[in-house]
Amino acid sequence: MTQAPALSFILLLLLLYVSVSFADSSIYNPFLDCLHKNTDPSDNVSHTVYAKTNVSYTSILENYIRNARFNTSSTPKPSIIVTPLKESHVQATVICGKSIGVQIKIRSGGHDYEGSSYVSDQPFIILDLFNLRSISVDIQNEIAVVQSGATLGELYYRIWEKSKVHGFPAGVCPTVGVGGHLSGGGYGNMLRKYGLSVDHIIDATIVDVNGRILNKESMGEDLFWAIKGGGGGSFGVILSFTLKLVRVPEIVTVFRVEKTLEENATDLVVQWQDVAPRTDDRLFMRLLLQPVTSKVNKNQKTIRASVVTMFLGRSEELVKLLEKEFPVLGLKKENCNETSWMDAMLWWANFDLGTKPEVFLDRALNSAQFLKRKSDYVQTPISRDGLEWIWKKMVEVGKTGFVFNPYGGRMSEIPSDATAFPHRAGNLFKIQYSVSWDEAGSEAEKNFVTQARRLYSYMTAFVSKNPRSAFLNYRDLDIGTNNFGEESFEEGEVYGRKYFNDNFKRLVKAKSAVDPQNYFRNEQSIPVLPNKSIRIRN
Ligand SMILES: Cc1cc2nc3c(=O)[nH]c(=O)nc-3n(C[C@H](O)[C@H](O)[C@H](O)COP(=O)(O)OP(=O)(O)OC[C@H]3O[C@@H](n4cnc5c(N)ncnc54)[C@H](O)[C@@H]3O)c2cc1C
Ligand SMILES: *[C@@H]1O[C@H](CO)[C@@H](O)[C@H](O)[C@H]1NC(C)=O
Ligand SMILES: *[C@@H]1O[C@H](CO)[C@@H](O)[C@H](O)[C@H]1NC(C)=O
Ligand SMILES: *[C@@H]1O[C@H](CO)[C@@H](O)[C@H](O)[C@H]1NC(C)=O
Ligand SMILES: *[C@@H]1O[C@H](CO)[C@@H](O)[C@H](O)[C@H]1NC(C)=O
Ligand SMILES: *[C@@H]1O[C@H](CO)[C@@H](O)[C@H](O)[C@H]1NC(C)=O
Ligand SMILES: CC(=O)N[C@H]1CO[C@H](CO)[C@@H](O)[C@@H]1O
Repeated sequence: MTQAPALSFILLLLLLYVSVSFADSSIYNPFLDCLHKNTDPSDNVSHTVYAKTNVSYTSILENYIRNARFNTSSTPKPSIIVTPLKESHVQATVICGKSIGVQIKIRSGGHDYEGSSYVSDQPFIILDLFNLRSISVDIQNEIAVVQSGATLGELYYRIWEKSKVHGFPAGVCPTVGVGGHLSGGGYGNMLRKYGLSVDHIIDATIVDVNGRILNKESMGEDLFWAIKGGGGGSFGVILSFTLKLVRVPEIVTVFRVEKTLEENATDLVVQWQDVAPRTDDRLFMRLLLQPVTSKVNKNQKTIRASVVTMFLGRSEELVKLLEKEFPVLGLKKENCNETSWMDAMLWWANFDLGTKPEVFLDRALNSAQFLKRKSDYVQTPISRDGLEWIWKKMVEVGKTGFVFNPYGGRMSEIPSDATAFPHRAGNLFKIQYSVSWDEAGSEAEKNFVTQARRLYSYMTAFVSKNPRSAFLNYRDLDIGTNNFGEESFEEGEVYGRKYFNDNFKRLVKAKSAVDPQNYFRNEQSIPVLPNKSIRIRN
């Protein structure tokens, strides 16, 4: 390089640096001024705001990054991170973000698979809710009020402190945040007995685009319906949910049984498809399918099928039931562990039985693997031939595994339009495509993401069609995005129909009523009605 181009290159870098910092301070100063005007002076609201230049900015940002793919130097970073201590801080953040025309990204637990709570391709502010995590449990009335920034582990722990015979039907991973999980549908190992988390939400509070706090009464039926499965991020900032707790027996049973293809795993999967979605509601048998090295021939790959179970009852009854319904499994009493509901939740979260429940209070800050997830719904059983073909494709593709989550039971009884979550009767099971890796870098990322996409394409013939449905909480930008443009309705309809089927229409109605200017938006938010129809409505 000659000196002149080198110099101009340095100047260019400098210019870039100055303009980036300028962009950030041109957001920071007016935003902070506005926050001061909209909060009580004694609040010290500026203490909740982290500028890019603050020494703690990076750790605050990284604490709730849960997918290492979005933790690189080229990942777009927020201009500011706001960490409200009070609900009034959230109100002010919405008012001020809107008034300076900068997008806010709402983060509760940060588990979004595509990083949608902390990444954007436009200048943005993160509204990080980790300080708003109070939980109050009222056992007499079987109710809990939980703020969005709480984790599922904290919720389970606070229930367990007060009662050994109550629980809540939600996810398995204890660090998942209440805000994203519940608004996105939320399911776990009591799905077949109690349905989804959203089926037990009896009230909620949300900050709307005008900075008002609304509850079930004041937000209206459409919006209350929408935030039960339609995702929070399109409508406002959910502050809290009021939940109806469910009863759990004092003793439940868990087991894990594994078989490879050499051990007749195919027979097992054939029978599982028949039994798991139809058996006793108290029984949830998750099926994991993974390519592994064969024990018989070390140069060969096989598929390992693992049945991981929660039964809301005793082992004797379970063994009898499965001897009859699922003989291929060959379940024996020795395979089962009888334990409390809390211990079962710990075991499901990969802790050994007997681990102290306090581990559910550990937020495991700033730790993440590289992940890609996708989802599908299966409505007719996959034939033996189909399965055998799929095993070949899994081995060919490499590392991507499946998690089959059986539906049926309570899920089939709740109408598909009772909440915004539509995937109810008629679905045998949901598939999660799952690949995780530890190697940094774009080459590894490309390899693993491509694998998952290939497997997804191989599965086309076996899964739901028109639309090919997907689960919002397993966010997957491959199924369509909008580009934040004005004319995003048609783009929004593509992923919207997949996530919400026929409920999409009512979601658009709720969105258009509560946020007609589309301030609350992300790559897969609910679009507003095109301008034409808004004019007609006015
Ligand atoms: C390890 C792991 C295990 C998982 N296990 C399960 C499981 O067992 N069952 C299941 O159903 N799902 C599971 N998920 C998926 C999980 O439920 C979703 O990713 C969920 O959205 C995470 O919620 P969050 O608050 O942690 O996420 P965030 O990333 O904080 O938020 C997710 C989305 O919701 C929006 N949002 C968050 N908080 C609010 C709020 N207060 N108001 C409005 N919008 C908000 C965000 O902007 C973002 O768009 C799992 C995910 C991971 C990474
Ligand atoms: C606000 O900040 C001032 C000055 O730093 C301090 O004296 C005061 O105690 C703070 N108030 C609160 C509520 O934190
Ligand atoms: C960083 O920001 C926090 C939150 O506003 C503040 O308390 C802290 O003093 C800031 N640190 C520095 C070095 O400015
Ligand atoms: C697999 O099935 C075959 C045929 O039913 C049977 O003979 C064999 O014992 C089974 N193998 C195992 C490991 O269960
Ligand atoms: C993010 O990357 C930094 C190194 O750049 C690392 O220290 C940190 O642990 C990572 N955090 C997550 C959540 O991946
Ligand atoms: C929709 O309305 C907004 C202003 O309300 C305007 O900026 C935009 O251009 C309109 N878009 C279309 C497609 O008409
Ligand atoms: C039947 C039974 O009790 N199985 C296991 C339950 O869990 C404990 C602790 O992990 C094991 O030691 C038992 O073998």
